[in-house]
Amino acid sequence: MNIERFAALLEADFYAGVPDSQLKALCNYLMERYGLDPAHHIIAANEGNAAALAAGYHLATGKVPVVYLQNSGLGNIVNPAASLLNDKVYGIPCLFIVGWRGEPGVHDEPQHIFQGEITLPLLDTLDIPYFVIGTDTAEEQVREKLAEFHALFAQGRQAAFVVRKGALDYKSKPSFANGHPMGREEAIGQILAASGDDPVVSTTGKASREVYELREAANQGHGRDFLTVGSMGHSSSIALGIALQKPNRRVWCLDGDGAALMHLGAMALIGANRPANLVHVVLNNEAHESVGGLPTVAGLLDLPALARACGYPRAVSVDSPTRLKEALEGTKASHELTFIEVKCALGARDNLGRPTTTPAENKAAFMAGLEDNG
Ligand SMILES: Cc1ncc(C[n+]2csc(CCOP(=O)(O)OP(=O)(O)O)c2C)c(N)n1
Repeated sequence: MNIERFAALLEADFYAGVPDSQLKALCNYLMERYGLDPAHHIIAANEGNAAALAAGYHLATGKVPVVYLQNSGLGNIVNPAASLLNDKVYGIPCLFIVGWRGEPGVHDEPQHIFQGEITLPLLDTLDIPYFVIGTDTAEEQVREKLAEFHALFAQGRQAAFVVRKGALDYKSKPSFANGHPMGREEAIGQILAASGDDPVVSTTGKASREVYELREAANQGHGRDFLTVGSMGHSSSIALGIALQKPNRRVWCLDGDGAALMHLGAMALIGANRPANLVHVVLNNEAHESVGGLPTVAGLLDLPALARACGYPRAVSVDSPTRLKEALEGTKASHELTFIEVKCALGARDNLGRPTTTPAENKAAFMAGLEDNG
């Protein structure tokens, strides 16, 4: 279904969400229609954040907001859906548009399989009626469902459209860019060269795919790396958990800016615990590059200042291979919790592959590697 027709049916004028590759048509349409005009469109830090923003919009206007998300983000909305929006609490209407990764019967990556299975049951549990939109859904069906949904909204309830792969389309594909010269993969290559045999925890999306491929190309095996293929925003906490138990190992976290923002509280915990053996790298391309390149707010932030304010004793920002090399040498020479922001360009190789080992194999190899080295 064409996204402009779909959006016209919704008659909404406020959208908040976290980008999803399966909702690219909607995300691109919103960027072209509203850009980042916060009165109409906010790319939120996480999906729960989007639901709460939507609640604020409703409180201020009495109108029905739209929250868009990949089904991976349903977990992040459970709390505001159950204890803020639900009609046994405040009864705040909201339309969710959910990209359905891992739909049963449709091949997808391991991190999407269980989440795909529980997507509709989770909406049932949250008392959010839904309608699944597929490639064969007619405009009339959406119109009819919306009429039903509006009756629910009038009672302070929520509803969802669950969007199958390829169901929404949009004619245009905006391109996103920033002025930084260094690519993410190039930066990761340098960091892996510097980290040697140290354990590495990498973030959700293409960064972990690049780590995997760089190790493959260098014939290094995959035992040093924990690829956080799902659970976006939690790789730095996983790294903290390891660093605290393995004080004699230097642990590297390769985080994304969207992921770091998604659960920014993790930085406060890291700074407060201050493990001297943790290096927290944020690959800041100022975007959710892995799912289409929509911007994050990280281009507006002073991340090293934020890290210092959280208690990281060392924090630097680099934007070139030479400065990254210097920062890595300085980090290896020191024994202090370190934060490195690496400003990166958008984009990735067209032929970037995906891990061919399973998450269970990754976990076993990683744990064995940690064990061997004490
Ligand atoms: C909770 C949750 N919401 C959304 C997604 C979909 N998703 C996968 S990667 C990604 C973008 C990550 O952005 P960033 O951390 O900046 O890394 P980049 O892709 O730019 O390298 C998103 C939104 C997800 N996996 N999990």
